[in-house]
Amino acid sequence: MRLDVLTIFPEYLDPLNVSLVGKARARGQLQVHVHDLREWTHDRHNTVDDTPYGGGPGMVMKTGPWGDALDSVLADGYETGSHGPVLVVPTPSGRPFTQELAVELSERPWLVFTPARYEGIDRRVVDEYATRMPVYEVSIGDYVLAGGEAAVLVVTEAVARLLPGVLGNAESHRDDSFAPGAMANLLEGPVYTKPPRWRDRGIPDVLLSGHHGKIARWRRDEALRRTTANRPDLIERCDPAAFDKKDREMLSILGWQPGPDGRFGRRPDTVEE
Ligand code: 6GU
Repeated sequence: MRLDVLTIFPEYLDPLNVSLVGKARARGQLQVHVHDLREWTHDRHNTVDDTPYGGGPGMVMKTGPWGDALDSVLADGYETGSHGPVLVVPTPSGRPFTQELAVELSERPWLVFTPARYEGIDRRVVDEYATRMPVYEVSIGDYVLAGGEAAVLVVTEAVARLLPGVLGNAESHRDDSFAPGAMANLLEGPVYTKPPRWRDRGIPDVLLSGHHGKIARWRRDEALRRTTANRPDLIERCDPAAFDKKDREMLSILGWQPGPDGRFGRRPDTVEE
């Protein structure tokens, strides 16, 4: 997979040399090109922004540098044999970045990221490139960052670990929270390793029992416990057919019950005022 990042803060992307993504690069599984947007400015001050039409606070990133930079990066990619680029535009007004979207992006050969600063990029840039390639405007959560660079790091790491051969063990994604399958939409529960006692704290006996069925059940109960506590919205959204008899017993203990449509909700007496 090829990744291009266009930014006015190329150093912000230095972490792409570290850990999983850095190793994937070193192994040649990922080609990363970080470009300084200011290389495509034409004035003495390397201006990339200007005041917004219609007024209002802040500045807007100008069309010129982005258009020239994208043309140049796309031409370079095509010349060196890349194909099928998609444009990934980080913005708090984008669609939520999810595991499902990470999987979709991991199946593309070439991602081009355009993290912006200030109030964002002149809309005509996205509209123009959307006529040439798929464009994904993505947000990494309901909060506002000063720029899209941190979001590029987030998306890149989520995508890179899905590439064939990047994670040592293909099984490692199987139980990921948000991975498709039986545990879809449940958060993962707690995990433990040696030593068996630490500061007078032991580990749950079941994990030492060697009884795979009981361990799987315990893990699922803990997943239900965490998900009801931290992400009740995920339980409410779940197809109730995904819950077996034991799940229903656990949900009941946790104060959840099926409503008229079968979907689970918090029992009224357990809802805090
Ligand atoms: Cl992708 N960019 C910025 N600036 N803020 C964000 C974001 C992206 N996602 C959430 N907040």
